[in-house]
Amino acid sequence: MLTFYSEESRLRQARTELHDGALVTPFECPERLDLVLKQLRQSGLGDICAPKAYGLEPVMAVHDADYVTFLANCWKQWVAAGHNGEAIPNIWPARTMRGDRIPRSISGQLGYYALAAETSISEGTFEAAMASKDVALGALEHTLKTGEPSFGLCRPPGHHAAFDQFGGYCFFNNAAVAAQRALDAGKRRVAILDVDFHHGNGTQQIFYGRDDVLFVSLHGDPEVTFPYYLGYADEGGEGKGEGFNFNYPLLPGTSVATWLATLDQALAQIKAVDCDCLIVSLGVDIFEGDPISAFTFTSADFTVLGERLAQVGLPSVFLMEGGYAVDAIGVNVVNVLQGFEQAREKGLELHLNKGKG
Ligand code: SP5
Ligand code: ZN
Repeated sequence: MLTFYSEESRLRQARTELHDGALVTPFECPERLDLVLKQLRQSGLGDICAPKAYGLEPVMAVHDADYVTFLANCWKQWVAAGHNGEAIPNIWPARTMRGDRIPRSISGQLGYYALAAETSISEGTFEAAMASKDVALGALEHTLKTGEPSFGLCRPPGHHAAFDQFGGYCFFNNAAVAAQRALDAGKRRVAILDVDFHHGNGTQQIFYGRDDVLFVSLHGDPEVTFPYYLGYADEGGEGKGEGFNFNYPLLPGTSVATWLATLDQALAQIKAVDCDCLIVSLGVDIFEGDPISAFTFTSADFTVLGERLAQVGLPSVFLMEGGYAVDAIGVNVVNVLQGFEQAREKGLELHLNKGKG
């Protein structure tokens, strides 16, 4: 399986995350890349290549143009306004105020375009987000061309980024950008399966009214888990999109057996809807050792996850989302990809033997 990766993902080097009432070194850090790359190289899974630059057009296909302009200029404007720290919102168009104005001040714009406060904008953030969506698009293009699976080692992650909002460490929704590109290249319907610990609120929001992208997510119950305000089981899509959104919220501490049984339901849902491409939002923050999450996967369980995903039998693109237990992140990601490859090869073998017999 080919991996796509960009050195420019390292340009995001934020120093601050608002966590538990303090500014700490961000959980979503460049070292995450090192451990995944190291494990990929040791595994012999396949080559690691740099994507080409796809520009802004595929981004504009799923994001608001003014939002993209805000992200491109935010750091410069924040510095020009004389602020010392990184750009962090501290005021929002909350329910009791006007939501129809985008203020001129960068401080007002930050609140308008942010959905959470943990994620600062820093020098290089926009450039890294550009690289991350290129990684996703490179992986997608390879899978479209060859039918072979691919892995996009995206950083920053994407699934919390909505049409015109950033947060949850995400700026561009890499999975949404890739899904739209797949459709524009001729796919009929794309399934996005999101296994990150957190609900992919951005991906859901972008495709909520559409029937050409099926969004299916297993995640920590938003009653007690970030992002709190989306990801409930009764969100089934709207208009044409009704029946094309499935949420499986699970309580913190949920056993792997229950999680996998729920995955089987999710996979049955994907098989029941006619899709011709699968994008996996691959967060490995479901790991038992994750510092900000609360599911109970061991490293070995990730192999089982990969094996089950192969059963869907669709051209598949894996895109990196969360995963913050840095020491284990490489093993966990590679286990998913190897489990997938091994099960797929076995499936292909069975298929061939059947043909012979
Ligand atoms: C892509 C991704 O995984 N984003 C996650 C963003 C989560 N941000 C807020 C997390 C708040 C965690 N608080 C949990 C405290 C556990 N002791
Ligand atoms: Zn997550």
